[in-house]
Amino acid sequence: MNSKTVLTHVEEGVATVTLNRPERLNAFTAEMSTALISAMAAFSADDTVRVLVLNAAGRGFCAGQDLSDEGVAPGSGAVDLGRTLENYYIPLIETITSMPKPVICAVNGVAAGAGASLALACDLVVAARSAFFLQPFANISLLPDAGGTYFLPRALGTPLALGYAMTGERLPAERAAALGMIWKCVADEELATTTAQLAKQLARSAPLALKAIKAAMRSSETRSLGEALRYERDQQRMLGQTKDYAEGVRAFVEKRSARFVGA
Ligand code: T3D
Repeated sequence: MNSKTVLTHVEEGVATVTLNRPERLNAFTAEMSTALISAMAAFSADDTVRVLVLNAAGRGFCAGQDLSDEGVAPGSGAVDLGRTLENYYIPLIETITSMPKPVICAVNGVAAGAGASLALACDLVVAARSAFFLQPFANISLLPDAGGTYFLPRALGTPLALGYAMTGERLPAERAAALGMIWKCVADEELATTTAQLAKQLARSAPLALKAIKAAMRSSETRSLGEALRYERDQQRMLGQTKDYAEGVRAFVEKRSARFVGA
């Protein structure tokens, strides 16, 4: 994990991954996408890491695909955007959504195009009040990608998803929070501390429960109520036999904080 465009740092079970192309508002190049996927996949597999935080350097979060990158810019050779999606965005989004641990996204500024989709793929999104979400795809005659057509209607409902995708109107962080698209909107100067506190809280929480919650919520739309009830039964049966369940109940009875080990 050695890249100038994606920085990483691990402390007390929290891995922080930072997009680092501030001069281009952290727009995705092939190099940055590869480095990001590689960092995400490595932390996903690392049992010492309980929570991931994705944040960004500079004044923007991510301006989506770098439109001047080779293979994407019209006139720079053969353009096959399907290949870019296949090689970079599909693996990236699936790595985040299938990761067996929470991913927190701190949106410090504009999240546009695939940058907005990247944020929405994360489990908990905290945004600074000055940040905004943007679907600029139609401006360049594209449709939302990197999961945009999946996440937006689910987060906003079809009417608003259509409106933002068709008009490219800015969705300010405060309104995104009010609409339920993101977890929280906080004052700009509180973004780092709010994110760090949330990460610490989740890093102390029960890893197997967080893994099960994420998997269950992310796949819930594929199940009927009857299937959901039975899926919960099976998961709860498994969780109820873990050391962490015994520890959680013991800690409650003894009026102390639980020490979860992920087993
Ligand atoms: O398969 C595929 O590859 C297709 C996948 C597509 C996925 C997508 O994400 S498509 C959508 C791509 N993104 C955009 O269309 C957004 C383009 N950017 C903007 O509309 C604006 O930059 C923003 C609204 C995001 C921010 O505006 P502002 O005024 O705050 O900043 P700016 O001055 O426009 O940008 C600062 C610099 O970043 C500037 O460079 P300069 O002039 O200082 O040298 C600008 O050109 C650069 N930049 C911003 N976005 C991109 C970019 N450079 C390359 N690609 C970008 N997407």
